[in-house]
Amino acid sequence: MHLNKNSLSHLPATVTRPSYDRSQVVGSIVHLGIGAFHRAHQAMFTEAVLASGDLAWGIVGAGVISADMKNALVPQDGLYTLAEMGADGENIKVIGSIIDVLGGAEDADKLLAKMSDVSTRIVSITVTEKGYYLDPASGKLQLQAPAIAADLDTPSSPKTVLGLIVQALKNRRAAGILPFTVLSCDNLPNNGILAKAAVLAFAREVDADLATWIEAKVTFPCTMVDRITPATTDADRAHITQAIGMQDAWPVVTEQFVQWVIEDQFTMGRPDWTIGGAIFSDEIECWENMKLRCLNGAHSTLAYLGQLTGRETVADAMQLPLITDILDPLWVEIREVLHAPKGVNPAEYVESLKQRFRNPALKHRTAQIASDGSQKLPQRLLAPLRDRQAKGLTSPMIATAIAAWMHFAVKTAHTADAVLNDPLSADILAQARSSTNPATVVENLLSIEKIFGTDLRAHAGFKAELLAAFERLAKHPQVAVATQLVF
Ligand code: CS2
Repeated sequence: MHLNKNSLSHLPATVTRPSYDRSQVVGSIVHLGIGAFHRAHQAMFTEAVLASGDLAWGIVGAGVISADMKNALVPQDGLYTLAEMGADGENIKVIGSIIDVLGGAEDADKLLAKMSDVSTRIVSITVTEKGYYLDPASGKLQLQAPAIAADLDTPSSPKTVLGLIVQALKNRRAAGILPFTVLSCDNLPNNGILAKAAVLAFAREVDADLATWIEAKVTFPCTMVDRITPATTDADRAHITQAIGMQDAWPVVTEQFVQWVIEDQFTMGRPDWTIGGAIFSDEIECWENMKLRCLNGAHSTLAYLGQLTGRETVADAMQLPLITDILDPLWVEIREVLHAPKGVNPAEYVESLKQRFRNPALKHRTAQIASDGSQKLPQRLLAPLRDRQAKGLTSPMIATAIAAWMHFAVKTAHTADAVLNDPLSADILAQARSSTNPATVVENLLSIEKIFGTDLRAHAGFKAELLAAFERLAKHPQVAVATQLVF
């Protein structure tokens, strides 16, 4: 049996399922980037709204690049299983808030038509850092990126998120329809401000008047999103099949913790996501920085160190004293320059992160988190580093985290068939292979301006700190296997 609207009644009684009439739900949210994270997070908050009886807020999800999710979910009528795993058990829910799914490029026209239609009130996005086509260090739109250049060539048949949003807004303006809200749910500081900057930079290339209109009329609330959601594995699929007694082509396995903090600025209304536990706040920057630096900064550090020590998952990496001895003082460095949101105790927040990272039920692969380092390091680790430098403080542990990324790059560069999953992989690998002298390699990697800007390589104290950390790691017996190959 397969999960779909007809098989819902065959689910075991312990599995929660949509309690509302899905045929009455209006698709007023278009979500771009319908991966595991969205389905563990926003779609679950929206499920709570629908379950409360407000059926005005269904989600039409779209893959931006591929049609894989459409192929998995359309035969299931958009239904999927969400398994929330804790050390002491799991909650299994079937979620119904996604009422239609469109594919990637093949459905681009349909998607544009839906985004241009008055029924669409919010366009939300989770396309990861690189989906915004902004230079990580400078924040400038990458006009030369092939996908952006192609959309700028033919703006009326867009394929990128930026091209789709700008063209849909153009169509709505021409038709006298109110603009939708653009709601970034990506893990970036000031994600709404960045989304706005990217959309405006693209719009300016197409039509300066339109850009002015967007700037005046469209809102881009900032959000802080949090839920650790590893990519779904075959083992997860097998587990879910057993738990629900039927096949689900693409279930989502996540943790029990979830948090969503949103700035309340919507052009055409919004669901009451507080029903699902979301918080509306004016302090998004504090929330976002705390999460990005304490959670994601530590996650990236764990991921690179885990990759260098053969630890496949975050929970495994948390068992290694070499790693926890780095994480604890790293968190101290991060917290010393943190402005936490009112009422939040950063020390308690960090303690809760340790519990979450140790969750044995989640097989969160360090390789997954280690991807796209060029896009992640600036906001996770370089931002607190710069804040410390501005106060004249040294940062040996942040330097160690960056050194771990450098070793990971060097290791990948010197391992046959290894692939560095990163939009800047060509630059990074070239620098990682550029010398066998540690000081030269560190210097060369640090010279990648798109990641590090120009200030860090000009900072003699930091360079010395980074080289010392790099050499210390290279000598450590548990990471030496990777690095002795080269140095
Ligand atoms: C992780 C995040 O893959 C990564 O880079 O750090 O996806 C992390 O799991 C989420 O931000 C948690 O909310």
